[in-house]
Amino acid sequence: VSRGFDRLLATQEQYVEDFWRRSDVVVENIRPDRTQRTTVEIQQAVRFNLFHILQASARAEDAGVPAKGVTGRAYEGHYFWDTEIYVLPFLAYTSPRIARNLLAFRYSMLPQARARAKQLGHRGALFPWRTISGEEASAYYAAGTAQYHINADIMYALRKYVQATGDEQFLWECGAEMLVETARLWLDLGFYSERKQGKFCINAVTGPDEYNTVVNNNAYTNLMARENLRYAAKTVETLKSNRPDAYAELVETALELSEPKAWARAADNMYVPYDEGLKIIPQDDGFLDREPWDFQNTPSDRYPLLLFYHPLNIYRKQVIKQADVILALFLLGDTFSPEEKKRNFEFYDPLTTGDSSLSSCIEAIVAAQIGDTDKAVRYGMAALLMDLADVGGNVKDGCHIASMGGTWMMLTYGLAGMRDDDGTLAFWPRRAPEDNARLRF
Ligand code: IFM
Repeated sequence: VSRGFDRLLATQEQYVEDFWRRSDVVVENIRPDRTQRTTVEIQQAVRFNLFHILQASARAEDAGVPAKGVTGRAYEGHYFWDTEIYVLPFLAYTSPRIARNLLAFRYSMLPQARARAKQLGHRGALFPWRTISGEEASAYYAAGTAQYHINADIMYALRKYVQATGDEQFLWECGAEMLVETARLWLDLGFYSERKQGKFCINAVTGPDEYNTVVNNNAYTNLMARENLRYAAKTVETLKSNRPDAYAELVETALELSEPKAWARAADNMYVPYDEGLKIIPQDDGFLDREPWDFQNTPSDRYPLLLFYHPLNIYRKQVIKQADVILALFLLGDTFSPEEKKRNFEFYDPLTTGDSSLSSCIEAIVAAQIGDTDKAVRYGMAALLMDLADVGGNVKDGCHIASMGGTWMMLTYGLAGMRDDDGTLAFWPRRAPEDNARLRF
């Protein structure tokens, strides 16, 4: 028995050592007056976050990464977009086999996603907002199923994975089919609106921000759907010229020859709201018309708002739960100029309550990218300490795995200025929080 234990211990040690060799982020010379924490504390918190992603994902074989990982029962172990948008980038760069497993798991749920689309009267496939086995498990459609962006999020993660690893085999074998079905869904969901100069509009959806639900033309959704449609059209084109065998298979099973052109046309004509006066992207068609939330008279113990106000009181006000346009600024970084990023960030940041733990890591990244170091550090520390310092007051229900993945992104994409737009790795560091602070990853 003891030899068995020794052997297990040795394999485990090797496994974990290997994880740190691939995945560690080392911080040096952090000025404690800025962060109120020593370098040692910050290093410990970084590793705490990464370790929990390891725990949550190491055996993700025919399973996803639950919102709470393996640390708590909140959300009943369900998988959300947290996996693809917040955790998968870290895995794609450090544990690509696991990233592939997660995408393969989504692929295995394609039959249920097709059935769900059909149930809602759509063509293509609609991945569930929250699930265990592929079926939609949301109890409340407005902050659940209406988050159609899940489709585009998964396809965004697919592209990130393929670009980071070069695993085109996976793209041909599984990705292409998911791309076809998700692009079909978008084309079916949207329409060319005469009232919007013939642009392709998508109505009655909920974006990432769950305080503005069932809205028309949520900018995040439209921008991400555009990427999804373009990637689908491009992949099918490439398949046609490079892999005629796989292309023939796709055509045989489902693809109509006219479809990729229709997807590209919808993408090229996608409506993206823009306000000429404020020179910002309105979060959705109605966002700027809503009555401002009375932040001044909202006591600090009335947050998160969703626990104290009826959803209807929240939905009709200009108040944001979590990064929405700001998330698009980060994910689609090369779509926006630095000035656009700054203007939009400065408009949306004060309206964002951060009532979701998925917000601060993203706000930290965009703040770092526009050179607002104070905010980058403030939001970055909130993400880093989300669970160790119980920032949201609910760690008893489990750790926030999305924020943990977001912490890795905050360090790499945010503070270290990493960019991988279109798969090209580059670094545009702005100002480090202090001159001799260092990050190694
Ligand atoms: O997926 C998130 C959602 O964006 C906000 N509420 C919690 C979910 C699970 O973490």
